[in-house]
Amino acid sequence: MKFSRGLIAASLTIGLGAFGVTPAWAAIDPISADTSFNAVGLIVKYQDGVGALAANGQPTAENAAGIDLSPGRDIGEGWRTVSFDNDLTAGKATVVAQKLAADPRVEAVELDRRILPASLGVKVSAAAMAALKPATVVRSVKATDGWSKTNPAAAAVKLTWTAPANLNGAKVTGYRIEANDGSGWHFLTTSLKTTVIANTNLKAGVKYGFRVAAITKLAAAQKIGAFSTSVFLTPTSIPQAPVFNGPNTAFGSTSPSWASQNQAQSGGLPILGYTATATATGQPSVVCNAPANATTCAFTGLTPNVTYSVSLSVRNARGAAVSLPGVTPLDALFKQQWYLTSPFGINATNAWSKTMGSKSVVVAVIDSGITAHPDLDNQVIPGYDFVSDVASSNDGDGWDANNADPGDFIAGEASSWHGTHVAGLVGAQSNSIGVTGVAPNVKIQPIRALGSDGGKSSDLIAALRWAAGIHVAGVPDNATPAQVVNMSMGTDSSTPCRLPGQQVGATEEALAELKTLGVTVISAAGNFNMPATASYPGNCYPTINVGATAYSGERASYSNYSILDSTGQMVGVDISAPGGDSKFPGDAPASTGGKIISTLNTGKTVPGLPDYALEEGTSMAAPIVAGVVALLHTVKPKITFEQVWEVLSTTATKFPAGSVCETQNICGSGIVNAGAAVPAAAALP
Ligand SMILES: [Ca+2]
Ligand SMILES: [Ca+2]
Ligand SMILES: [Ca+2]
Repeated sequence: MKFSRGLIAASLTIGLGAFGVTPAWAAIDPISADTSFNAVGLIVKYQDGVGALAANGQPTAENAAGIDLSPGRDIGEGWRTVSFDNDLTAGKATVVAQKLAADPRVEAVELDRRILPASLGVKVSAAAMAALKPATVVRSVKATDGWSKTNPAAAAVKLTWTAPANLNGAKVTGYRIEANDGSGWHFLTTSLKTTVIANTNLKAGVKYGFRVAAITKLAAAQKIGAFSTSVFLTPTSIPQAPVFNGPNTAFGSTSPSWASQNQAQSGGLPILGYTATATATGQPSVVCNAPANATTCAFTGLTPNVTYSVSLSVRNARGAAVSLPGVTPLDALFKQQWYLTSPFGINATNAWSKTMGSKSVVVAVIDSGITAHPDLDNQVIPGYDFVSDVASSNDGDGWDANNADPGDFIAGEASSWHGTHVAGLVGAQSNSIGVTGVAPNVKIQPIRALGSDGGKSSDLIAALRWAAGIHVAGVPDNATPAQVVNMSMGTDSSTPCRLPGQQVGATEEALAELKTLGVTVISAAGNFNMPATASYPGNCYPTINVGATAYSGERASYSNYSILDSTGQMVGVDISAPGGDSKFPGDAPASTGGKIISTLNTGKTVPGLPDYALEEGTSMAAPIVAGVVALLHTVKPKITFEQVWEVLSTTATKFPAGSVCETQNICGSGIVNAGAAVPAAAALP
């Protein structure tokens, strides 16, 4: 029997690692007051010499406590899982755990919790497919260049068409528009009317085919009709921002050089020329012009012994584009990745002028697994699958070496491909396609611990140990241990990391081992607009627990937050990073709706085709920080957990004046600033 998922509203006062706190639920009837189901069992540490099961006839610690438990697996350092017959509410599980903890044969007990991915991915109900005949073909499709002065950098197409002649008794609910750049048909956009201007996911200078189909609906059934014949167009725009050659050449050079632009980069139009401008405080600007075919120019008249900043402008008939500071990647969706460069983004381009990461740095992504994707395939190294619950695993078995994400669909709910989105934020390849990760030159190690029904603490603990190269019983050791681990997950109900009264906890002990090994663990603070101290595993020490901000730099409306602990400290969220907020998109590019774009998959159940999609959540904020930490490990390979925290917290961007993050101090030290953190780490002794 499963209870429906719900949020415990009980007000708990549990600080990080607090001792002797009485849980609020001890005073209430756990069955009637607690409607969550977030414990699948317990994780028990026995005293030395005590086995998990007693010999014949001997009462075990479990049955002495009146619990019918079955022995589970060894997850390291004497901790062993024991499972309940059914999931229990946090309140009931805690009562059971405390009974067991009182047995002298038991050293410590922790709840084996149900953990969920910490993104707000909308699960789509599968529509009942009644007998509906699709509409006939859409007619008279025409394509023209949809370029507009108000959005000059966007390649756009304007499409018009005539509705199908026969709807087969159904109503048109919209039109599906697809584009083909030579690699196959891909979804472009939908439209309610018979005309649309599409200006996202298109590249200037690329010849596209476009086709349109009517979507019709009858009762609950919905069908996509026949596609129109293809029409072709090569959209144009202003050029992409030009890119200087080599690392950090945007600064201090008297003869800057740059990469020539191809047809797509030049906006699909001939380049008319370049202008480089050198500026310095208190000095007149110096300009050099270069013709369309040049890739360098020389400044004359610079003042000696002055450091100039150099920017480069390139123009075509549509207009001009100026280089961004530092390194600017050429990935097609880079302009949608506002969180990398916006005023309250992470200042990634200035970090990249120092490093985009090293292939010797490994970031373990403990999540739902991974799918094949052209922006990830070259980035990923082997991981493992620690989803022990066969029903939840969707791959037919428990722990196994294949970390592929088979889809976390359950009846009526689509697969989330959560691990694929998170992995792309850390390290999607910087190439000409799709997105770029924060640390595109590091390696990603996907480790599976979340299945269709979430994950379990015990699997997470095993995954943490394995990620760091620690031996886990029954599993081949990790040949390429990680320096950084990301956990984008949390509980949807209040659960302290360590059970009140316990001197040690299974999760904290594993995290402490990782810290000793120099591994930095990043966690998501959770998305329930509640104290982050209540969301496991982000409330465990030591991790860097990340809250989410909106485009504006304000706390994302869903993000968990810090609260005052008994010693007068604000605890819960350590630091923030953009996680997006679709309720408050601010000045984020309209095509993003204020959310965070990354790699995904089109499959509704099992994997389909590689894709890109927008998500929001502390699940997105955490891997952005994990990517920054991977850059710190690149410039300072022996950096410690404390040094990482020192660098991130002292270089963070201040929250906007007047925001609740600033006035109430509930979002941690600031917003992670990669461009400031990387040089600070490089300068460490
Ligand atoms: Ca499996
Ligand atoms: Ca598997
Ligand atoms: Ca890319």
